Amino acid sequence: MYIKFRWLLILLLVVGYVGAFAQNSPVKSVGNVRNVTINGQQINITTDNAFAEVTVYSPNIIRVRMDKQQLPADFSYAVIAQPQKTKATISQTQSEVTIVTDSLKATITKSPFAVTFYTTDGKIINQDETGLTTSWVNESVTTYKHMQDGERFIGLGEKTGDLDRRGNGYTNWNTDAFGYQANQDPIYATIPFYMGIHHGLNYGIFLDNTYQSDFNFGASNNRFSFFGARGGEMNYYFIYHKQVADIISSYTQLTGRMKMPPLWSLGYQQNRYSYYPETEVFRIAQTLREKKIPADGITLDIHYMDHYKVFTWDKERFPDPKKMTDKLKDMGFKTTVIVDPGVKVEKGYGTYERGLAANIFAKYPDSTNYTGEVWPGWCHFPDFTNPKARLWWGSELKKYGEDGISGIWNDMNEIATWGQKMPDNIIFDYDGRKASNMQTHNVYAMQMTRASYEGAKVAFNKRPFVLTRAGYAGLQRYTAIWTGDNRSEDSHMLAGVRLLNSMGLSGIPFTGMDIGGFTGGATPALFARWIQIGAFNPYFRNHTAVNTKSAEPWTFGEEVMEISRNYISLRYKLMPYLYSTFYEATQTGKPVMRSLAIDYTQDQNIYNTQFQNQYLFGSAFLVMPFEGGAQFGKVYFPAGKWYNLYDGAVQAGGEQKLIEVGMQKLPVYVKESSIIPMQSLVQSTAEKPTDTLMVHIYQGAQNNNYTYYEDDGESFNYENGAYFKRLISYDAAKREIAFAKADGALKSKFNKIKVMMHGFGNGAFKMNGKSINMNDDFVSFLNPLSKFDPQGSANATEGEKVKSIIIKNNGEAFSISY
Ligand code: NBV
Repeated sequence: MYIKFRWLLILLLVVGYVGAFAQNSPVKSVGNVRNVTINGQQINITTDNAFAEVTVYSPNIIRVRMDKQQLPADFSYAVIAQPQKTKATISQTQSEVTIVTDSLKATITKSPFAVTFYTTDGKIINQDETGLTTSWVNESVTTYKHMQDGERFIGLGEKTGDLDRRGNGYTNWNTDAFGYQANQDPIYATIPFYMGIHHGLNYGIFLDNTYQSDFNFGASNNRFSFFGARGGEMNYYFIYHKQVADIISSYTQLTGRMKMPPLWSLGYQQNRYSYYPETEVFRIAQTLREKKIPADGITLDIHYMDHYKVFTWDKERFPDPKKMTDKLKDMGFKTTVIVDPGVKVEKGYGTYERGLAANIFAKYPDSTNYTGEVWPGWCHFPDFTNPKARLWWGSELKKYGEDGISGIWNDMNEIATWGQKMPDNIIFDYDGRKASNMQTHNVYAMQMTRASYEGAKVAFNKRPFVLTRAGYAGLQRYTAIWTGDNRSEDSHMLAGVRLLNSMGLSGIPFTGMDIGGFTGGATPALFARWIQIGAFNPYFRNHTAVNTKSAEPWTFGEEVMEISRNYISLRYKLMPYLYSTFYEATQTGKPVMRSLAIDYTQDQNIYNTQFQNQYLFGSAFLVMPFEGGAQFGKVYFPAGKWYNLYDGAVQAGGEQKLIEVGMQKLPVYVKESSIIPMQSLVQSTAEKPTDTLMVHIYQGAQNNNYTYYEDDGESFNYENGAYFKRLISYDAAKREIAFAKADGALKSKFNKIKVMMHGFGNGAFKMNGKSINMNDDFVSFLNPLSKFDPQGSANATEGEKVKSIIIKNNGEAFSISY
């Protein structure tokens, strides 16, 4: 009896101590569930310390919201999808609530509130860390997830570091990161979306919160991963699919997909900080044409403006902008101009006066306009989270439309100011909700690109090209993004490849980096490699800082110029393939530059730091980036069969290999069963290619469904059916390649199709079931540069013998079997 009483006393003391600890703890946990209401697909929960809302968004997406106070009305800059009507069974017992959809199961335990996600057959996909779940420290909210054995983490947008992010922590706070270190964090953009991979399962988590956010994948701890924000609510979307590509597709269904870009923006863009006066712009354009280096874009950096005042021209340097852009158009060039958000405080300066009158600048709480210093001097900043300000910006853009501008490059929109410390107490409209700089900072740039995109769409009366430095999840709806002020170093080129791959994993297909590096000067070997890689990047722009030596392709000597011409020309020949790949991104969210983690998620080799830079460009090309001076390199071929792009040599998959790298060629391989539409060489997308579309088909044992897509490349008519589209499918078992009947109101710009069969030998080819004779043909994707080779022709660019046939391209279906 006495002994029992003693134990009871000890128990009471322990409970009392833990209770007191929990009460006084600086960490406030969500606590136990007190009340549950089920409303259709939504569950509303009250806990000891919080209010939660769990919503079935689709069979594959569950949204979890939590706050210390009643949840406010829903609002998001990122998410544009409403919950789909979904068949879901929601039930509860004393101890838990259960949700079952066709694709997953989730449970919410009640003591304490904790969420676990399962496959429908009961495997744990993701679970809150027992004992920690979700908690607050002051206004900071964090959800702790149990780290699964061998779990890997990928994505999180524009984040430096390795493909597998395990062991690292990251912060999202858009930062002007001039000349950043190759492993610096944070840099410019915030995409709080990542994917976890373990035990053959993958899932995605998107934390939709615009405050500074933190992600931890086992940095300084061996127990959990976590994500959280310094304010606002816990608000995350859990996405489960069997394939990573489908997770990206669901994520981009939530946050939106890119629209078709103007065709010219996929061409080569020539840039520097800065080309001026206009005679210099013409010299550059002329030289590109003379040297037969194809190009589509010239970009004007801040020196085109009058004392850096946005929406002005320096009249001496650029006396007649319209005349200049017209002449450039005649030469096949579109002009992009840089815009900065800072509007100079200067009496009589139109943009400033109109901004004041429209009352659209960001303000202090005492209603005075915030003033910060940047290029033009002291500036006010349009509050792009105010719909009025976005419209105002659009009306300012009209002038650029009249000046014949085709692209808007949004820079310095983190917001960057001298001092880099914008006060917390600046108030933004946040679309009528009013929010401080702490909540707005990470989304400001995205709203600037929204204003630029929507404004330019009207002002240019064509698809505008918009580029940004900073942004937030969903930016892909409005803009392309580049990785800011990188350095002319090998490590930066390779880090850049990973940045672009990571952004692709995070729903952003249109990405690029400064080819050649922004700060410093590239060696010829580095530049040659970088331009080769750039030809296989979605946005392809050469750029360099002010005061660096010139970095156009011809400034690195004859050989590098020819290498550049070779790869830029190849890019132009690949334009039909590239355009169709962008089309795929608009439809599915699948990026143009694809980390191998998308298609080979479960292959452990691809996470090896030796191979992590390799990627697929579209569905067909396996690109293997290496340092500039590398002579040899170790590569990994994932499962399947691969063809050397340059000579057609076949390489088995699942193998590591040491290969020769050399300066003249970037190792690129073609996946078996690939379908690659190409065109004749043009010097810009304004030039018409010949009327024959070359469709390269590579023999293989895999099936392939490829959508070929064409439209006018500049208007929005495609939204009303003005396109030419057809499915080309490779059926390995049937040994047949079928071109389906074309769809859409447009005629193809190619009257003929030349089908080029790689790796089929002499075959017994049939067209629509009838035997045919194919022609002997020879393909070479590069021009020989053997004159630079001390061994004479030993290294001459090889080519490949193929079988080909020319067919009328009237949109009718046909098939080739072998
Ligand atoms: O406008 C000048 C530069 C621009 O060239 C660069 O690409 C941006 O990232 N800009 C930054 C302003 C400051 C550079 C030191």
